Amino acid sequence: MLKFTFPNPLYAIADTLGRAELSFLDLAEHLCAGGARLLQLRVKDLPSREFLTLAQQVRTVCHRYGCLLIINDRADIALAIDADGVHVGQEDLPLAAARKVLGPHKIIGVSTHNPAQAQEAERGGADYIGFGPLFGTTTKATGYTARGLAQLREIRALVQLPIVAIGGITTERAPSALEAGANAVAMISDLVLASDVTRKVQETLVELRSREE
Ligand code: 3NM
Repeated sequence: MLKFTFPNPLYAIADTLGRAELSFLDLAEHLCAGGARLLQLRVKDLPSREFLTLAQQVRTVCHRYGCLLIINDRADIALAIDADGVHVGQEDLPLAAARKVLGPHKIIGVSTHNPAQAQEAERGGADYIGFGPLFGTTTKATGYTARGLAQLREIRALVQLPIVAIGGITTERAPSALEAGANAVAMISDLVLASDVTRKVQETLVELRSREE
């Protein structure tokens, strides 16, 4: 399989964080319209059937924009809707099992929080790793303290895989993650809580592109 690379330096995560006035589908549309070309659908607490239907609808939006769709946690849903891949955490389906479900051609990303996990993901055939929480986050109880830019640099030196940094990343702080060796930055709250999500994505991409090599 060809080596995976992020289509652009923003890894947009579609999670409405309970914003009642914003549907997942509208959020996906706003993220894509702003220029996201990889979107992770992160849904918690939806029955599988509803998750599946939503994922199908989000896939239609993504296809319209030429945006890759990664499903959080659920390899079964990723397979069922023919998404581009799945993202698994350390508590989710293990990488080898996710690969069995999805086969060799789909994208599999793994959340990592330390050098051992990053190396294990690389050895196990992940297509990319997440590394965080970079700056700490209130969005998810990760169980880990803020990793910081110095640890991100360490991870960069250890693995060849594309790295997406995550956790407390804002438009302003995003460039520092790229400078420390991340290939992309994942953002939830700073995008989703913006009053104009599309504009926020555009601004973030401008910031990131001004620092790309
Ligand atoms: N995973 P925000 S941090 C989903 O460290 C997730 O693996 C993390 O949200 C990890 O951009 C995180 O709002 C939440 O901080 C990121």
